[in-house]
This record gives sequence, structure tokens and C-alpha cells, in this order.
Amino acid sequence: MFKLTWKHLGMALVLALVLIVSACGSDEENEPANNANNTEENGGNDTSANDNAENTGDDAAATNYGEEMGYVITGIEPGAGVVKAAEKTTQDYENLAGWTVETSSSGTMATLLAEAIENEEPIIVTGWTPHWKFAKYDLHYLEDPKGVFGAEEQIKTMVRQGLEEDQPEAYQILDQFNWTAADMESVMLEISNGATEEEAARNWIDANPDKVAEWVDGVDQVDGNEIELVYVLWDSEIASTNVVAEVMRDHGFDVDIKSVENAAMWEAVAQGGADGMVAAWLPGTHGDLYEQFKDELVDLGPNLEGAKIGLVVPDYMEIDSIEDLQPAE
Ligand code: PBE
Repeated sequence: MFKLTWKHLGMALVLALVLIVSACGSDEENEPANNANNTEENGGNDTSANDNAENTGDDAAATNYGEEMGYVITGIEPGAGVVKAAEKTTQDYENLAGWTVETSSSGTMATLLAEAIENEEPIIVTGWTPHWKFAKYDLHYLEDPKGVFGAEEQIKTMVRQGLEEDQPEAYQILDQFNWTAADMESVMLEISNGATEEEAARNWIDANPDKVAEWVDGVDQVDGNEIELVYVLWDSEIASTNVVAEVMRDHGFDVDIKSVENAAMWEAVAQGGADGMVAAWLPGTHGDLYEQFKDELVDLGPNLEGAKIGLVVPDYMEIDSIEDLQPAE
């Protein structure tokens, strides 16, 4: 009886909160616009912010997003290629003088992006494709006229020397693994919506028997052969590595997947501490690491075409190019 009472009280409290929150909803809808334009010269709503460009007479300078964001680009892991490229933009673009790239993790970046979008605040993230964020939010890449982020990328598979001789079945599956950006995105999206990594991988495998059949075509089943794959906790690589691992497990392998930092991933495969990885972004993103380790690796070619990295902003930010940003101070 006592418990029931507390339960009822709790439910009443939740209901009251829901009512309060929804009652505030209409006010809150107007607030983000005010917050987003809460710079000294812009007191009004979204449209007046842009109309207020009369002081400068320059449309591109309508909103000083840099000032609102503290001249910070929201990065991911320090070792990521996209972070190194973003840091290079702050050197190569004069208009990014005084800007910094704040590093954290891919998960933190996604949280900060979600929060900014919730409040319709400006944010610039180090972004990449394939990624679930483009399915969830309205976003665009900033043009990069200097080409710091490179053009189209491939994701390639790298294995250790000797794998072909030691474990030809593993070598062959890794060699035959390839899929599309849409495939990868569907796994990523499911994970971002709450599925476990194994579940999302399993669901994709069950839904794509023809593709999986190509990867294991001509490969004999094995009996508990141990394989270690390395990867970084980037959403894209969480998806691919789990899918490949599950396919190999179905084929009798005992697969261990180990998340490490980017340079450590390359080094582990080069030195033979790990058997392989499916996370080599080339030619640009990991070009420096490829140069460093290419002589000690076996390059099994692309497993995905049409990848991309760059600076990504929500569509409500009226800005098209890195060059539209303003220097600090
Ligand atoms: N990424 C995802 C990685 C490669 C895969 C774009 C974040 C990077 O920048 O190194």
C-alpha cells in the first residue's frame, strides 16, 4: 500500500512536470532564436539579425557565428584525421586566425551537436560521411576552397603481413569485404537509435544475405581460429568492424575486436600485434599514417567508396563556406 502511494505520487509528479514543460513550450520556441542572436548588435529575432548587417554592408557578415561560438570548432578524438585537417584549416585560412579545434570524442561531438540543434545555436563540427547525423538532422558541409579536407575518400582494409599464409580464410573474407555508404549508414543509424552494436550488425547481416555471401564466397568454414581486428570508436568504424566480426564469427572464427587510438590502430597492424582493420581512410584522412606504415602492411583495397570529411554545420546557420567565417578578436 505504502509503495503504491509513492508510485502514485511519483506518477503525479511526472505528469505535473510534463504539463509544466509543455505549458512553457510555446515560450521556449521563441527563445532559441533570441539566444542565437544574442550578440550586442543583434537584439531581435532571426530575420532582423540578418537585416542588421547594415553596419558592415556585407551580407556574409550578417551574423558573427565565430563570436557566438568562442571561435571554436567542435572536434572529436585528437588522433583523427579530420581533426588534424581542421587544425590545418585554422593555419591555412587567414579568416580562421585565432580559431581553435577543441578535441574530445566522437560521442561528445554528437552530444554537443544534438544540444546545439535543440537550442538552435551555432556549432561547427568536424564531420564525416557516412554518418547517421545526416539522416537525423539537416546539416551541410562548409565549402573548402583551399581543399584542406581533400576530395572523395575510400575506406580501405589493411591486414598484417603473413596473414595470407597463416590464416588464408580470414585473409580472403577481409579481402572480399565491401559494401556501400548506405549499408554502413543503416547500421550506424540503428546503433544511434539505441540498438547494441552486435544487434545492429546482426540485423544488417540478416537483411543482406547476398552481400554477405559474396564476402565468404569460396571460403571454408574454420574451427575457432583466433582473429583480432583493431578499430577506433568512430561511429562508422564501430559499424563496419562489428559487421565484419559477426560475419567472421558465423564462419567459425573466434574474433576479438579491440578499440584503440588512430595511430595505434595502424601501428598494431603494421607490427603484427593485430591481424587487420577495415578503417583506413585514404588518400587524405589517414595519408600520413599510410605513408608511415605502408611498407609493413598489406593493403587489401577499398571496402567502401564515396566517403568524405569536412566541417559540418546545421542548415539553420546561413553560411556556405569556411571563407565566410570571421577571424577572432
Ligand atoms: N573519421 C571517421 C576518421 C576516419 C573515420 C572521419 C572520424 C578520421 O577522421 O580519422
